[in-house]
Amino acid sequence: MPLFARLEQRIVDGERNGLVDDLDAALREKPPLEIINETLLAGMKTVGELFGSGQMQLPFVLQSAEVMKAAVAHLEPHIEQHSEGVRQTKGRIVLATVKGDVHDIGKNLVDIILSNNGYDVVNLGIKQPITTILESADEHGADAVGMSGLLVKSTVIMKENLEEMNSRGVADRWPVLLGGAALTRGYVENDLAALYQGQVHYARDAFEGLRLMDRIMA
Ligand code: B1M
Repeated sequence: MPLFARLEQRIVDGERNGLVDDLDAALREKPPLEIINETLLAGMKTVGELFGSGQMQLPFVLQSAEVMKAAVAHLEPHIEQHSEGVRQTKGRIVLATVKGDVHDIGKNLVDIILSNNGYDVVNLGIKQPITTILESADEHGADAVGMSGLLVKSTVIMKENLEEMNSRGVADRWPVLLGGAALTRGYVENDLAALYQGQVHYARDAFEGLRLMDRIMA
């Protein structure tokens, strides 16, 4: 099987043996972000489809996710840093997967892209209640708050989180960046924007997250 097809299949099969050798070979042909976006994410998409149609059981999804994480971790040091010379931060964001949700591959990609483009990222991890997110944003003097979630339930949690930020009177303090597979642009830009008293933005992927942060900080 050709190299990139094999790498994609490794994600689907959750196969770690030979992963590093294949990644190193891939790095000689393409930049790391291209490998992540074109090859590894295609594998995760197939995993999602197989799981959604009942053809793959959860433990195997977890195995695929672990291989995906290992692959991204191996590629990350090779991603070009876009922050010039003496590192000057473009801004700081507190990032978390919302309460009740364990999905973190997308959030961690957002962390990598923002960190490699001059932002300070405080990554709180998974299943984070809004109280913790806001305490951290306050403690770190964050310029924005980012929430990720992949479950349909998480879209409801995000709405509750924004309502909580309204009622605490901190909406004008922190623009909010939202992302994750269960969200739609319409839901964020119409429904959530109508209720949140500050700025709320939808990012389809990590690169849109970067563009939005650049706009927020401009
Ligand atoms: Co689960 N899972 N999962 N899962 N899982 C989904 C989300 C699901 C759609 C699968 C399916 O049914 N087809 C489904 C949700 C259905 C729903 O809610 N309607 C589902 C389910 C049901 C579950 C469980 C409930 C299963 C169970 O226990 N019976 C359970 C939930 C546990 C919980 O959260 N409490 C569960 C568990 C798991 C694993 C642990 C096995 C594993 C996660 C491992 C991990 O993350 N460490 C897992 C996985 C891997 C998936 C799928 C297959 C792949 C997710 C992924 O990593 N995609 C997923 C299927 C799918 O999404 N179609 C599925 C790759 C990743 C890069 O994409 O995170 O969307 P994503 O990130 C993108 C963008 O969305 C965006 O940028 C990234 C790309 O650049 N983005 C942001 C994301 N966050 C952002 C934040 C931003 C900006 C952009 O700014 C802040």
